[in-house]
Amino acid sequence: MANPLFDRLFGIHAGKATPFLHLPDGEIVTHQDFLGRAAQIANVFAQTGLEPGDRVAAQVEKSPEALALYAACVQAGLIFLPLNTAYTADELTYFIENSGASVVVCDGRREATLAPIAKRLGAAVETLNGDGSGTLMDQAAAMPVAFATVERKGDDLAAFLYTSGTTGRSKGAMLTQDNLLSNAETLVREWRFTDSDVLLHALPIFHTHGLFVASNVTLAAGGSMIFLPKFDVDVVLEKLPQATTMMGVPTFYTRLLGDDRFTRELAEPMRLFISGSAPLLAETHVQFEQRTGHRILERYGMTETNMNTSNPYDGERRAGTVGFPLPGVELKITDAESGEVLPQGEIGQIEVRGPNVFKGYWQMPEKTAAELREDGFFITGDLGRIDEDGYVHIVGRNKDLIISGGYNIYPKEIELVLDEQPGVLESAVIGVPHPDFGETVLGIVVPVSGQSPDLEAMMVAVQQSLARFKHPRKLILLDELPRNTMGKVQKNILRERYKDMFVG
Ligand code: MLC
Ligand code: AMP
Repeated sequence: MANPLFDRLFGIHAGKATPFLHLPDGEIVTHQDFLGRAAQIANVFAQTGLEPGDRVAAQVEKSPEALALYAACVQAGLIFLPLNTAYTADELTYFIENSGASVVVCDGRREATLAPIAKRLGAAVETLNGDGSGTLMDQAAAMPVAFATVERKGDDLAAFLYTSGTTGRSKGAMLTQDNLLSNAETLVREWRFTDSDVLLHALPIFHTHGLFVASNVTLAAGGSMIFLPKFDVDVVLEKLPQATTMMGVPTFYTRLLGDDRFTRELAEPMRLFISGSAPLLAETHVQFEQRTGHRILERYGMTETNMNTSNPYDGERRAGTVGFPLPGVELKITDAESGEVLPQGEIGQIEVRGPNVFKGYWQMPEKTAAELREDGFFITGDLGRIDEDGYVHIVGRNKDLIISGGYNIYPKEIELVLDEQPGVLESAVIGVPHPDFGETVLGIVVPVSGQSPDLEAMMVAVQQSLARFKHPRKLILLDELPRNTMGKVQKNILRERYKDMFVG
């Protein structure tokens, strides 16, 4: 095949006037329309001189054109780099610089801020607004609706997805064509997706979940998606009767359960509800079944690995577990010190290997070596165990990570900003339970002796440099942080102390 990812996900739909995207206003984008738009965008990039392997950074609202931008990059052999729309200019500067992006596609409202940054870093800027307008589609409109697909091999890079790290510096996870395609094909089979499926898509498309799991699976199966700009409970309830499947983070399911209009009658005709990106509480799983008769299918994945495990489609979907390793994925539980496999049933670090596992972090060989073993096993940073029936349980994390509403937040990034503020000696940022987001961010600040730092000014500083979802929901002053004998901050003690701050 000339370009396996493009051919298998997109090319197979060439010339089909079948629905691909159902938009909120009732408009339908057919496969043919979609591929035409993608080809036009690919032509724009080819004409501006982009070469296979160049990076295209995109911080754009969810729209059919934004998804076509992804397809265009695959078709033109470019590396797609989607970015959270909440990222600030500071955050974007790092991603553009680190990736060496040749083009930055952004919303028109951000152009004035981003243009000088991009110029300094040698990247061109195009705009793409949520309604599909902007310089990118203006140029695309004049282009042919066909494009000679650029040849690629399975091992070639298709996307960079940045993930934050424990040191506060984000790392670009390099995903190959094979990583994405193998996972999509496995999930289509495991979850029984077909061309009659209509997926209710309310996730963002700048992460693995909404972009690769939801969209690639739909494309590989030849189905369609109800393509909503975001999760809005009113719209989701209205559109549910036209859907057969839905994928979401746990917050989607707790919000639906919190609404009386979400009845058994409404949900029962659905074929499948899938959850992932954050732990689904066993109690949510049980309540969902009581309300709807459906058992949510929970699966476990990561940016670096795509999907690793899934509860079974036909067998028992066990609450509080993430099911079994997917076909082709090896999963082992090891001792964090020795790396040895632990006896069955014991808790240890989860390691995975398979065609789904990424190639490494862009230009960070030491970080890659620290997490991706030479034998191909990736150390996920999650802690788990395998029960006597083979179900994988995630019991915690070996990495200092907060997951809020399905978004990952690394405390170090926030601590670095807090520590710089006047009158601050040090800080500790922790995740505490939250009824809507699962976990939320709490910042604990230790003042320099005799000083009383201004917490409001501190929040303003955080707002300037970090995306909204990373902002602490509260800042607390504390005289000193609990430490162990090695001098390490004992965040577990802080998490325990403040666990009821937002619940109960
Ligand atoms: C929005 N806000 C958040 C937030 N999302 N704050 C913390 N955590 C979040 N996840 C901000 C908003 O900007 C707003 O700020 C305030 O919090 C309340 O917003 P809201 O209206 O309640 O939020 P909403 O827009 O409805 O978004 C919540 C959400 C959304 C859960 C629907 O965050 C979402 O779609 N999450 C999905 C994330 C995802 O796709 N993760 C997959 C990663 S891939 P203000 O200023 O108004 O107070 C991965 C691998 C895998 O993990 O396994 O899948
Ligand atoms: P990300 O880096 O955004 O891809 O997030 C990946 C992390 O999300 C994993 O390492 C897990 O910690 C967490 N995660 C994903 N799915 C699940 C799940 N079903 N249950 C618990 N944690 C999950």
